Amino acid sequence: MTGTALTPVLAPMAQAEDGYDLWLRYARVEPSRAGVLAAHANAIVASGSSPTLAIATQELQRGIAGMTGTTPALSATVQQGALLLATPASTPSLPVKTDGLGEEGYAIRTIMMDGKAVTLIAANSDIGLLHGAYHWLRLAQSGEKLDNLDIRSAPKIGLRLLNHWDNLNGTVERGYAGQSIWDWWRLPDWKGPRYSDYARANASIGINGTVLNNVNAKADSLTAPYIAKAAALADVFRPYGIKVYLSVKWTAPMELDGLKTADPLDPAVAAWWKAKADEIYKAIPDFGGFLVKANSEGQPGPQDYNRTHADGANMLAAAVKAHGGIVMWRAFVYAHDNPDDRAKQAYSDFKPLDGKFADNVIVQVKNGAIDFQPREPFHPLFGAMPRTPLMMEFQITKEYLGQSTHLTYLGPLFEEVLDADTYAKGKGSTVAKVIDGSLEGHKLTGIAGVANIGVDRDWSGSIFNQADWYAFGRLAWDTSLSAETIAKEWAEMTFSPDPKVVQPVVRMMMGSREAAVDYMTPLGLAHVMDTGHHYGPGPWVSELARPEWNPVYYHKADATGIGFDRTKTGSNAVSQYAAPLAKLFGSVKITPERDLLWFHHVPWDYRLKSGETLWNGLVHHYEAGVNYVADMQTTWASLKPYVDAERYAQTETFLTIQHREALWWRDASIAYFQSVSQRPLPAGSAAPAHDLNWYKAQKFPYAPGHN
Ligand code: GCV
Repeated sequence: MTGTALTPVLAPMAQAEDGYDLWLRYARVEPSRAGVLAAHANAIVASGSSPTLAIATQELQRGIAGMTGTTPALSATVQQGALLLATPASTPSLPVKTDGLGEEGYAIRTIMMDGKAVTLIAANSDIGLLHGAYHWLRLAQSGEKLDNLDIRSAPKIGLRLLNHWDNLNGTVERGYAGQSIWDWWRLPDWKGPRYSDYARANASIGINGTVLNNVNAKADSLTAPYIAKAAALADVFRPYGIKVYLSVKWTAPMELDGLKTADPLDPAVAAWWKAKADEIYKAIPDFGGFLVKANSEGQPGPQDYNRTHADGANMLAAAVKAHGGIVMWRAFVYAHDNPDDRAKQAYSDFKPLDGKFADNVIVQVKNGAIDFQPREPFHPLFGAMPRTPLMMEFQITKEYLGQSTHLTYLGPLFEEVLDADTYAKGKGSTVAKVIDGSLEGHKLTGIAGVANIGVDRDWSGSIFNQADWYAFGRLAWDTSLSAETIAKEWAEMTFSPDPKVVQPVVRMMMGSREAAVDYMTPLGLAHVMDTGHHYGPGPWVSELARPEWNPVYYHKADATGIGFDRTKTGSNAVSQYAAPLAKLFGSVKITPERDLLWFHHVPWDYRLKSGETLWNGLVHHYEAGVNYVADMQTTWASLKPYVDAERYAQTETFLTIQHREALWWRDASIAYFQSVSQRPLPAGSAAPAHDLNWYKAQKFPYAPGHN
C-alpha cells in the first residue's frame, strides 16, 4: 500500500476501536494489497512442533486473515508463495545460515525452493521463529514490500525486561492506566486472556522478561501462595519467550520466618535465601532472578548492617547461581543524611564497588542521576564502572511527562540517552555500547522499562502511550533504530500506512517530548513538579523535611539567577563524567543550552545563544511548549476523517487536557519565577492567568499513581 494514498472513501475508518489490539490490529487492507499478501503467504509450512511454533503459525494465520479475509492453510508441502518457518534442528538442510542469530534472532529470506519462490523465516529456536513471524507481520501491516527479502536480526542486549511497579493489592505505583493487570487474588486458578495477550504484545517487540511486582516490595511475594501465582503467570508467558522475575524485600527473612537479622554476611540469612531460591525454582524452573531496591527511599538493605551493596547483591547471587539466575541490583540510591548533591550519590556509592560484584549480578541504573525527568544528562555511572555489567532503567510510564493524558512520545528521550557519548574509552563510547556489553566485553547485558500497563482497555492509559511501550521494546532489541523510524512503524500499524496519516502523526510525536521539556522544565531545569503525585507544577515547594524532596533544591532560583551549580564552584558533579564531558559541562559558555541550568547557576540577564536574556528565553521556552501542543491539536483535527471515532475522540480530548495543563505549567512557573527574578515579561508575552497564590493553592490529593 506504500505510495497508494488512502482516501476516506476507500478506507472508511469509522469503525470504533478501543485500542485493545495495540499495534497488532491486522486491519483489512485494500484488494490490491490483499493480493500481494496472499501471493507471499498463501500457505504456512512449519517444520517441527511446539507451543511456541503453534503461537507463531497461529499469529501469522490471524494476521493474514485479518488483513486479507482469507486464512492461509497450514501445509506440509512447499508451494509457490508459501511462508516457511524452520530451524536447523527441524530442517537439517536449511538453506539459510543461522550463525550469529543466537537463540532469539532470525533471518527472513525470499528463496527458491524446488523451483518455487517462498519466504523462509529461519532461526536457531522456535522463539527466534516467533520473533521472525512478528517481523514479517510488521512488514505486512506497514505496507512494506514482501519480495526479495533478505533480513537478519538479533538483539545485542540479553535481558529486555519490563519492570512492573504493581502492588499485591492491585494498585500500581506511578501507574496511570488503571489497576494492575495481575489479578493476584484469583491467581493461580484464574488465568484470564489478558495474560496471553500481554505476552503476545511483548513478544511482538522482543521483550523477553518481566518483573512482576513493585521494587518497593512486600515480603509476601516470596510466600508459597504468591510463588504459585507467579508460577502460573510464568506458565502462560513461557511459550512466548518471556521469563518472570521478582522484586524482593531485603528483610523478607525476618518478616516471613522470624530471622533475627538480614545481614548478608550472616550464614543463616544466606541459607534462607538459598532455600527460598530453591523453592522458587522448583515452581518456576526458568525463573529469571531477583530485582532489588535496597537502602533507597526507606527500603531496607545491606547498609543497615554496615555491609555494602556488593555484599548484599553477591549473597543473593549465590542463592540463584546454581539455577542460572541473576540479580539486578538497583543503583537508585540517595540518603537523607547525605548532604551531598543528590545527583552525585549513586556514583559515590557504586563507583568504589566496581569489580566487586559476582558474575551473575548486573547493576541497574536509571537513565539520569535524579529521577526520570523530562530531560536529564545521562547517568555518570554509565562508562564509570568498566568491570561491572550495567543495565539501563528507563521509565515508560510517564510519572514526570504528563502521566496518562499528555502526548509526549518517549522515543526521542530513549534515543538521546542511548546515543549519548560517555567518552569512557574515547569518542564513540556511547551509553548503548556500555549496556550492550560491547564497550567492555560483558556477556551479561540488560535494559529495563518501568511498564505503563494497566487494566484500561487500551493497556497504557492512552493510545499514544502505547507508542512508548512499543518504542522501548524496539530499542531494547536494536538500540541503533531511530525514534522516528519506530514512530513511523507504530503509526502505520496503529492507524494506517497511508502517508496522509503517518506523516502528520510522526511529526506530532517527534517534537512532543521537547514540547513537554519546554512547558515543564526548560533549559535544564528538573524536579519542579508538585509534591508526591508529581502531577503539575510546584516550583515554590520548599518546606518538606528532606532538602532533596523540595523543588527549590533543584532550581535554586534567587534574586541573582537560577540553576544548580554542579561545577567546581558548586557540587562538582561534573567531575563524575569523563574529562571531555567534565570540561564541556563545567563551562557555562559551552554547556549545551538544553542542560544549562542542570549544571550552572546562571544570572537572569545572562545572554543565551539567541541573544535574549535567560529570563526572556525561559519565558519563550514555556510558550513554545504550549504552542506546540496547540499545533498538535490542529494537526489531529485534520486527521479526523482517517481515524476511527473512538480513538480520534480520546486523543482529541487528551490534547485539550494537555493544552490546558501546558498553559498551567507555563503560567504557574512564570508566576513563581517572576516573583524571584523581579523581571518584566518579554514584550508580547501574556501575564499568567492567576496570581501566584492561586497556583500554590491547587491541591490534588487523589491524583493517580501515588502510593
Ligand atoms: C518505586 C521515584 C518514584 C517512586 C519510585 C522510585 C524508584 O522516586 O517517585 O515512586 O518507587 O522512583 O524508582 O524506586
